[in-house]
Amino acid sequence: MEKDISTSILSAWTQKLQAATASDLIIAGAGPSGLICASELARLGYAVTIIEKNLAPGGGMWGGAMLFNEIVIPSAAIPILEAYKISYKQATKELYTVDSCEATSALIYHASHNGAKIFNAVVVEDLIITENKVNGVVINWAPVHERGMQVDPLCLEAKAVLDATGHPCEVVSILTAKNHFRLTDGKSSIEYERSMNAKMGEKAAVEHTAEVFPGLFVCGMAACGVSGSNRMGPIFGGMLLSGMKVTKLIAAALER
Ligand code: 48H
Repeated sequence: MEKDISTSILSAWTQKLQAATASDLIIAGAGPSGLICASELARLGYAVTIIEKNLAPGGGMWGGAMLFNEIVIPSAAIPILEAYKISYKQATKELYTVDSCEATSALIYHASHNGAKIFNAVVVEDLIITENKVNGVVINWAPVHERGMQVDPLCLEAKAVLDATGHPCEVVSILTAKNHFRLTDGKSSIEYERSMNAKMGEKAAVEHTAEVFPGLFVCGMAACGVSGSNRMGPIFGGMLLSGMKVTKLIAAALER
């Protein structure tokens, strides 16, 4: 029995990882923006792999504001909550509150249930770049990476890669800092996010969701970081809408 439990897990997990060596899309980071994109593209039938460095996917949405586990959603993003069957309460004319545990677990569930493969406790530590295009990611176990153990990685190929790593914009950072590539808009380095301005930050997260280098897309808080836009605090409309926008951009790119 014990042997069967172990071999069942090993075989199922190995099949999952083998399939992930050639995905349509690899998403670095399982925060709200990345999870929305994963759910939507997986639902359309694309092969989506998510690499998340923490044990629990969900990113910065679990904690609400200063651990008060409620988040705020503006009216523009209410249709997304309805599509994902997430409950909400009206707080002001324009703003709604949502239990952050319900919202985060729903996003994880939909991504996984729609067919996206999530690898948690795994980190994207580098990119595969060939012929001036991002063609996949280099991964390692997060604890191995954090402890600085000298262990060589595995590589996963993909037609597109999405930086959904939030505040640190880790993947675009690797592209610019390590390879000195210029981004599509001509910038040679990322700007990192600016101080709090909820309205501007919410708008910027969607506006700067883009393909920033051939094969490399950015969404959510990472889009604010790359473009030097404001942070917005515990309001998550921009994250959800950015996930929706990048879904359309990537789907169009995959059909090119
Ligand atoms: C694998 C990685 C790596 C890596 C990081 O921060 P997130 O929740 O991302 P978004 O952009 O979907 O949402 C941002 C939101 O949560 C937030 O922080 C807001 C709205 N802040 C406003 C403010 O003013 O502070 O999730 C990113 C995820 C996390 O789970 C990381 O662990 C993960 O990416 N991650 N995973 N490889 N190299 N780097």
